[in-house]
Amino acid sequence: MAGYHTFTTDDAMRFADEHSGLFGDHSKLSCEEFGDGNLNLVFRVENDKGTSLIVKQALPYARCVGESWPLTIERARIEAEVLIAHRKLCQQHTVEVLHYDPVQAAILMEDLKDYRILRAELVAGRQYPHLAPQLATYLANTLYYTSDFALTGPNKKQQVGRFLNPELCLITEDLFFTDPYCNHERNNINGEIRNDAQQLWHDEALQAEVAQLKADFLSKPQALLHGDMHSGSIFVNDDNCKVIDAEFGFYGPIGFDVGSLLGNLLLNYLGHFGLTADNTKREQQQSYLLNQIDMLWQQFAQQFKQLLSNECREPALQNSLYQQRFMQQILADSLGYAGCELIRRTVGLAQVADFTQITDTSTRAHSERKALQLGRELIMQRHELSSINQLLTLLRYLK
Ligand code: SR1
Ligand code: MG
Repeated sequence: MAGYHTFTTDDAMRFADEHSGLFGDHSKLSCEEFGDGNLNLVFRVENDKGTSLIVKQALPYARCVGESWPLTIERARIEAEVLIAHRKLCQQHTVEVLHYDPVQAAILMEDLKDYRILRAELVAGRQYPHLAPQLATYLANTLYYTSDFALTGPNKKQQVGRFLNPELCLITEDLFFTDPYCNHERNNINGEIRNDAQQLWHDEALQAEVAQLKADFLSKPQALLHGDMHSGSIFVNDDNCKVIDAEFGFYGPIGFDVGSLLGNLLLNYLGHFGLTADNTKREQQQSYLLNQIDMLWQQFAQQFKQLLSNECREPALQNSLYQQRFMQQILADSLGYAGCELIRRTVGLAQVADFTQITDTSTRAHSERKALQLGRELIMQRHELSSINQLLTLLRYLK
């Protein structure tokens, strides 16, 4: 931490000016801090001609909790390096990092000001047909080309070492896999679903499956994950979407990234029972979401399989029966992690606007109960669900 200090808006302006040729000598700069995420400071630096860049600085603690939750600023290196690595593999859909400063734990990056945060768009009931195909491409490319299918032995191990991210992984290990299944003080439970939440604390069969998913998260370095693929980590506009915020990145199970995204689309689907009163509008939005969920898995699987058949560099892994089993396992993992995401966003610390914007607590409880029920089914049945269609069928039978 030697030399580190928390940026003021003046520091952020100076940093952006020093490390980009974008502003020119006579630019008048202005700056605002607008971060509303859980962890960092985020500044927008803009000149009088409207050119702008983003400065993101890691704080030495979790912003959403305060200094009582210290956190490594090393996460800024992980974020910069994951984004740079992912952008090499999928330029179109990864935000551009222009500079990274290890002392100030600060990243200078492009400003996606023509884009909006996906979560807010989905909550508002807006539809982007290109979302699933583009995110399927992002996931297939970033996950395939950082896996053992593409990287040979020593290089892959070096990469695994470079992206060890113990402190941020521990947050996920706790918030995703532990807290929701016990009476943890960090949990945040709507009083109306307290009984439903309590059932999670005594459900040994469910806890055994969550233990398996957690064990895999701890010990399956399949590919360089984004690590926090929720709809707040995605920017979207009418033509394109771009992924940001990769500070939770590490080498982990492929299904974790795919499942986190599926889980967030499902949260939005369930949220619309409370967010959208008009039946026709709600049905249209939910049918859009189901279609996107279907397309996301189908197109991800199709692109990943194609890469497996055409570009696998490891001879033993070229076996087609093995590759089929591998894809089936990725689907099961993805469904399991999607289930965990549904549960932890409903009763855990880090909740999402898809539910919190439902102001009436009973209406909200209706969506939340469905999320707990669906989450459980996905986790318990993940090995039996052999296609994404079966997930869609499960949704129809939710109480
Ligand atoms: C204390 S961090 C809480 C959550 O925010 C991040 O975006 C991750 O999803 C994490 O679980
Ligand atoms: Mg984030």
